[in-house]
Amino acid sequence: MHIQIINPNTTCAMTETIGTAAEKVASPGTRITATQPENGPVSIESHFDEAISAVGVVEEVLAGERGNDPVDAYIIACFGDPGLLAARELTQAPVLGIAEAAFHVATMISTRFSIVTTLGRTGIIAEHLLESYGFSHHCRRVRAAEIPVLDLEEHPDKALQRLVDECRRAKEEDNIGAIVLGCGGMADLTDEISEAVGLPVVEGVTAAVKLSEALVGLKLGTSKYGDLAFPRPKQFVGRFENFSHLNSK
Ligand code: 2AL
Repeated sequence: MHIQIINPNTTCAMTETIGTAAEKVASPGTRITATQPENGPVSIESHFDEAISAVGVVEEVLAGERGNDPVDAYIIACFGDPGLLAARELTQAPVLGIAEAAFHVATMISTRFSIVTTLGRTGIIAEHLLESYGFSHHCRRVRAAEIPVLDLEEHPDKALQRLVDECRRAKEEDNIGAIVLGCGGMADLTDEISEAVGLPVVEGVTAAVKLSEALVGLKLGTSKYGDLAFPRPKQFVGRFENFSHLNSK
């Protein structure tokens, strides 16, 4: 089984962190390819960053679909799940967002969870996803450790300490059974944080790898009936000309 994990930001070090964490939980026989867009923001921590990164995500899915190494499942490894439904239109393979995957898993091991994300201003993105996916009443609180995304790579010790502190506050104050980590760059931190805090810690990259393996094992892919059918081929102009007349399989 071949899983392509797309880090929607353009920071190579974070793509590597994500790929390594995914490989650690992957079953024998699962191959992970971690990629990132050629163009786009180095980190995603605003609505603007997210809108731009969604184009990079669909380009990566198209590259996967057109490449010589067939992809069995795609994972979008940013906690805003940028471009998720658009990506699903482009392939018959399952496409999982890490926020969506983490919410599903957290509700299977707890009745209530809190999210601990990076910057407070990105909290609204998680809130919108909780609402649109139908998980709002499972989430007690969206918290922020107030760390810029790239601090996870550049100042890992400080970032980890802030995350542990915020997760401890969540445990004390939120009446929860689990914590969801709110950034793809936290993919390698579940064990350390869970041990330090004493709660199950769910992280979306690792959750999405295991859910992808389950879906592929069940021979379930993205439905091509209805709104997730391949997009109607049409002309695109200007810098998006190469999206014109996309082939549907
Ligand atoms: C993210 C994420 O997962 N990757 C990134 O660049 N920004 N979202 C977040 N809330 O920190």
